[in-house]
This record gives sequence, structure tokens and C-alpha cells, in this order.
Amino acid sequence: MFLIRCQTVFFCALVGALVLGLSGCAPAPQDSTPYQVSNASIRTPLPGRTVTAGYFDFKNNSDGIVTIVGVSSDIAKRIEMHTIKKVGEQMRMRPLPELDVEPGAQVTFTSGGKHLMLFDAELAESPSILKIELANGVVVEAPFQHTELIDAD
Ligand SMILES: [Cu+2]
Repeated sequence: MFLIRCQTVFFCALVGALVLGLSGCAPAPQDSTPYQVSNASIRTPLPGRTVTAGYFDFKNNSDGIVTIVGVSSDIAKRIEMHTIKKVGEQMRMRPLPELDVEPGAQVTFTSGGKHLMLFDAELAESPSILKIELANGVVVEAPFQHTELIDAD
């Protein structure tokens, strides 16, 4: 008896999910993208320099925790994620091998906080693409903006 009731409940839930899915009650379009990258930008390297910084926002719209394990782009030989930690009185950059993003959370890579360091960077004329690699094998691609270094940085 108990088993039968369980099966019935399960079946109803399944039908309910199908009906909801077909009737347009699914999550809003912006939430259907599991991982969103926005505001991706890199600093135009100073003349004669090939090391520069990059920034982006990453939003996890999925139901599960996701881990960013790497970042790459055609315009740089190597890209590292860095974080800033206070050591004594000084702020020091430290490599950040990976970063967990909770369901529904957004992480921001920005000037003065977590950021990307690009090594052997060479800007292309056409828009370049930032590739954010996740532990689950997904690679999220986002176009970069190039921004000039400003005094405030
Ligand atoms: Cu750095």
C-alpha cells in the first residue's frame, strides 16, 4: 500500500513537471543559461609590456555548486586567477587555483580584488574570447572588452 502511494506521488510529480515545462511555466529565459559571464574586460597592456589584468563577473544560475578551474584565451599564452590577501600591512597577490561558486551566487573579478593575470598577452584586432573552464567540463565563452588603464587603478 505504502509503495503504491509512493509510486503515485512520484508519477504525479513527473507529470506535473512535464506539464509545467510544456505550458511555459519554466524558469525565465535569463535563468535558463546555467552560467553567465558578463563585464569581461582586459586592460590594454602598457607599451612594451605583455602582462596585464583582466576582469569578469560570473553568475551560477544552476542548482549545484560549480568550480572555476581555469581561464584561457587566444590572446595570452597563460592566464592565472589571482586573489589579494593582506600579509602584514601589505596587500599581496596570490594565485587562486580554483574558485567555488554557490548556486545562485555571483563572483566578481575586479580591480583591487580577485582578478586575472594575463601573461604574454597580445591584443588582436578582432574581439577576443575569454574561456572560463569549469570542473564539470563546461567551458563558458565570453567576448572581452579592451579598456585603457586609468589613474584610479
Ligand atoms: Cu595578479
